[in-house]
Amino acid sequence: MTKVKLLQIGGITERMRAALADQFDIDILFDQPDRAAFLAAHGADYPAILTNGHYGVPEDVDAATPNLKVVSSYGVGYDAIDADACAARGIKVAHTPDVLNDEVADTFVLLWLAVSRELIPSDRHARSGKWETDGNYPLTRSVQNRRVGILGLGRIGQTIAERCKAFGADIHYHARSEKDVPYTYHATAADCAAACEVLVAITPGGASTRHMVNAEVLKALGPDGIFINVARGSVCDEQALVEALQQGKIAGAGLDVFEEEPKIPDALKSMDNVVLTPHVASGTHETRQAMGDLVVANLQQWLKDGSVKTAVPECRHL
Ligand code: NAP
Ligand code: 8YV
Repeated sequence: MTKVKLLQIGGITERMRAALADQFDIDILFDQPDRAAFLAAHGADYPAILTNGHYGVPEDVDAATPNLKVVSSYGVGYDAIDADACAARGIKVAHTPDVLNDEVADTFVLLWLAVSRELIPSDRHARSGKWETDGNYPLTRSVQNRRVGILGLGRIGQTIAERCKAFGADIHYHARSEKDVPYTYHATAADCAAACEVLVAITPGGASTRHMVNAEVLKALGPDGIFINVARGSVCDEQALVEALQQGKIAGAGLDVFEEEPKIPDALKSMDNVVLTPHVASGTHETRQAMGDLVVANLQQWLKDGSVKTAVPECRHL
């Protein structure tokens, strides 16, 4: 059987490679010594791309693949792919929704508790010997019975809301539209922040949410407020966040995503009231395996009948 040419952008697991190997002839973009020459010579050979939420489909790849039919992306967020342009070209874009909801919601809880209960400095106090020399670590703020605002009440946002119930939270949210849920809706991010003590961003990235969390929103959150970002770095104005933290306009932050990944501003790294994780919200063996299996399943289904299991909304009509 003739294998179908597949262009791989970013890394994949051995399990994914093994599952695809019988049907696809995989070339790895980042292995090519001269990317431009490679794309010019071979771009037209690829009907299929396997990528991830970080790299998406870069402009040079898009321009060099006139026969592209399917893009299967490892991750639910697809702001690095121009899905409207793909749909206009008849290209099916698939992503990995739902299988990571629990993991990302858990990461929100992890960051929230770590910031509020000062896990990192408290651990440092214990292991440095300061407990013996300086005495007890100061008291911290409870996460019980807080007003929590969720920016983006989609698949993951709703899972976060479920987690928050276990902490007795009063749940608020902002999204494009009001939902039929027993939580308080706010028409703007600033209104949501003003009503809350904890604010979590879990919208998609892209132009419509760029800097949704800005100086005004952080000021509204207030000096006892905690901001958690598990969405995309672009959703928060990082400079405004640094200033808000430096000036005590908010109490702390837990950040899994950044504006210029993998770069993180030194100012954030230096603050004790900030907890940083390197975009690992879905990063467990179990969830990454489920994501990889879905990436593969989308490609296999496309090969079988031209459809994909989990198309992004822009491509569902194709
Ligand atoms: P989803 O089900 O599509 O939910 C997105 C939510 O964001 C919806 O409630 C939507 O509002 C809201 N929204 C979209 N654009 C908005 C705007 N301009 N203003 C206000 N609200 C807006 O997506 P999901 O599966 O929950 O995933 C959300 C995002 O999480 C992903 O796109 C990705 O960027 C991020 N993520 C990050 C990680 C990580 O590793 N840190 C892992 C997974 C996902 P409506 O409901 O009103 O349309
Ligand atoms: C992935 C993510 O780590 O699903 C998403 O949107 O941000 C993460 O789960 C990322 O897409 C892989 O690059």
